[in-house]
Amino acid sequence: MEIRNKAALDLVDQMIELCKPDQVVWCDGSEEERNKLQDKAVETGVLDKLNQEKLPGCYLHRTDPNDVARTEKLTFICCRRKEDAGPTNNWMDPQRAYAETGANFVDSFKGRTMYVVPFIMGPAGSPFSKVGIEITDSIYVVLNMRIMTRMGQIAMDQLGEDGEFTKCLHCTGDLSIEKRRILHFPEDNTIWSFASGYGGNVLLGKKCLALRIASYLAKQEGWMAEHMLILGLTDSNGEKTYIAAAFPSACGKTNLAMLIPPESFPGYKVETLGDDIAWIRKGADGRFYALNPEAGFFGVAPGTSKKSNPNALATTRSNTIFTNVVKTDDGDVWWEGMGKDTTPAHGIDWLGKDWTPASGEKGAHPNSRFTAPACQCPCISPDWEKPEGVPLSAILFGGRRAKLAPLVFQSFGWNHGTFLGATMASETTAAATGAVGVVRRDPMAMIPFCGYDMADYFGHWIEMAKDDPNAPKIFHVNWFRQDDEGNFLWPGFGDNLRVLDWIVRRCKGKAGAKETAIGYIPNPEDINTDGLDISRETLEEILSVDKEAWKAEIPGMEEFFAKFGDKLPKEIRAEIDALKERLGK
Ligand code: GTP
Ligand code: SPV
Ligand code: MN
Repeated sequence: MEIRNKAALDLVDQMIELCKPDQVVWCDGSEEERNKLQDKAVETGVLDKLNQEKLPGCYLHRTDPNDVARTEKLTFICCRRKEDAGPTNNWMDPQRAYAETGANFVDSFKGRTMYVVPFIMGPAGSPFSKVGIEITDSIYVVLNMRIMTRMGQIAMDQLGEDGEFTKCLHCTGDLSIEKRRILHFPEDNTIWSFASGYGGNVLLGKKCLALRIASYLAKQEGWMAEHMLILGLTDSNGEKTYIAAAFPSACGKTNLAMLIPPESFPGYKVETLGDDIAWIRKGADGRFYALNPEAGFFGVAPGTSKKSNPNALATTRSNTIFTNVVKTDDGDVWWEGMGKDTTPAHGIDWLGKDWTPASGEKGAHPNSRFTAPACQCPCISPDWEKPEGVPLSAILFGGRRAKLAPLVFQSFGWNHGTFLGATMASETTAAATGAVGVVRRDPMAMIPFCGYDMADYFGHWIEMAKDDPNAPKIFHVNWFRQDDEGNFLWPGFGDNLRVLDWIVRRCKGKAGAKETAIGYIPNPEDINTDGLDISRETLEEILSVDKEAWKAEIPGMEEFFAKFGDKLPKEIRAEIDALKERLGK
């Protein structure tokens, strides 16, 4: 491998000194290297080979039972001044973080191989792209990074002699929760991860670099790093509209990005550009261009079925690493919600134990995942690797709200849209450790991922589109409204196209709406319900605004904003005052 970057060589030397590996391997990203690592992973029990006739190139991995999701409590922003991390982040003094976790890294690679993984977030040569180098003791990490990023020699070539890169260090350690730390040093462009082997904690290009570090860089450099899918929607006239959407973890980004239109929408097509992260910049024409910095999908397995998301299922039939799903007796995979008639009579569950459906236990962990190359997705957009990204017409915010939030509404403008993002709330999911189903404020779906003070982040949003006629229109959606028995009121999935269709027509000034206290809401007849079995009553219910219930939301919003004190942008304060005014005293 050709390595010309002196800083990269120096970093590896320093880390060898600290961690004392038995050997060091620079990963070039070749097919040969992949085969070698896969074989070694199978030999050492890290990966289980699946049925290669049914699932060529597919493997299964099981994490430690105490290491199945992101650990937000153990995730820190380590900047010099506590106030720069803001009230929603865990903060640790960088000196203390380096000293404490540095002590754990001492000799931590003894008896192990140090893999050096250069990677690019974004396509090679794109002005959006950023390079990172992850040093890890885990073959699972190397093989996942190979799917999720542009990895190997290609990244060293992009780096050249003096390019800058994010320094990422990971050690699996003993997986003890006491020592587990996910540390971000934005001022040093550095990430340290210790004692975890779970995706979001260890695939350091993803949430750690592409959101936490990138959001910090984006604020300084005048762009945006967001927890958003990107899709292209072609309508029956052949016109294409690009949309980005921010939903919290396990709230439907992958599903929306790969949506298949209902049969009653002939000529409509959704193409996927990204399912989790969008980097957004203003182009020379003043429009907002979005690019997916990842090269693969690290998607939620449970609930993925032929019915709900056939595109995701098809993407994962080769060259995919499954984590914490069921292995069936013929070497295939299974998870809850894979659909009717798919349940095996017997399998090995995510804990590695014999499992039958009669056991009453879940076979796959609720946060079990697949890592699959984006290029294998049947509906991948031909534009997904465009170095300049794609121009956005709309940005959607949404979450899981059993009550209150209507199916869809449009903001009055950019500042009001930013306010909708800033007041997002959603029920927690299995994507992070902790209670599930509790409503929490999750602005822009970034509460676990913003690398600096969120008050400044809101200010950055406002700043990005000041008086800008080219700014995308902002909408709020909620696929998760429930009746009193807990049944979903909206069919969701493919039928979400009906909402996207209204959004696209709104962007073109061609769809009706009524003005309400919270924004523009479609009248029931503005949503195309051809071929949909939904009662007028239900539709009216999910398109209604309960003023009293919205008034009752205000104290929660105020309480959340109070955390930011004087730093909260005056534009956000003005929006909450305007909302109160519209709702009436
Ligand atoms: P992360 O990868 O954690 O960021 O998640 P994500 O936002 O990509 O979520 P994903 O699309 O994987 O969906 C998570 C869960 O929500 C799955 O179990 C889906 O079946 C479910 N889901 C997605 N879309 C809908 C919908 O429109 N309606 C309902 N009821 N459930 C949905
Ligand atoms: C999420 O939790 O939002 C994910 C999975 O996309 S992870 O990479 O673990 O963050
Ligand atoms: Mn995510």
